[in-house]
Amino acid sequence: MLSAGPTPRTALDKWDFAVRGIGAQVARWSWEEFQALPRTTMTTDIHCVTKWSKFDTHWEGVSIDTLVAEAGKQGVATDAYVMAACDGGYTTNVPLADLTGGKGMVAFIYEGAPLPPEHGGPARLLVPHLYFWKSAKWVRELRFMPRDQPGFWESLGYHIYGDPWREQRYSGDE
Ligand SMILES: Nc1nc2c(c(=O)[nH]1)N[C@H]1C(S)=C(S)[C@@H](COP(=O)(O)O)O[C@H]1N2
Ligand SMILES: [Mo]
Repeated sequence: MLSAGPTPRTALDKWDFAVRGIGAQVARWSWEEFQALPRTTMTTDIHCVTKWSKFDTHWEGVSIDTLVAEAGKQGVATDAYVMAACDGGYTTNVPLADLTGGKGMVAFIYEGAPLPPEHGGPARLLVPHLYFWKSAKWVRELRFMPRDQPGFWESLGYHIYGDPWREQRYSGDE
């Protein structure tokens, strides 16, 4: 289980990134504006639910801490849960606390090169401490929600949280 559909290819001049707060507030960045945001790097292992792992991967992008702070400057109020929404319609839910404190980023550079389309380029969510289905490829929007709601795989029976150390694969796993 790698991609639930074909690889979307959005031209960079059509690409933007949105953080949608409670109410109707939205912060939005063009590709150029997004590239100008302060960057962060991560070296991390990643874990797929189908039992593969990849060790010591290198990523660069914008941390969710930075996105939340920048959105806050534009008057966007956050909430406890986030739905990440992607080109192609894929969604996945993550508690905000699992994205902040340096735990999550929107990555656009992988191993020193632009993230290839098949791996989520131009940009993907990276939440390496959760199962990799939470690391939404082709991510375009983070939507804040007061309550946790299932995304694409979560509504098809995958675990609502997805901790690989507790092997939370399916909705019944504790
Ligand atoms: N938009 C989108 N993101 C997605 C998926 C998807 O189907 N669509 N699959 C997820 C799953 S199940 C995995 S294991 C990883 C695979 O990432 P990779 O193709 O870079 O290895 O992407 C995740 N992000
Ligand atoms: Mo996966």
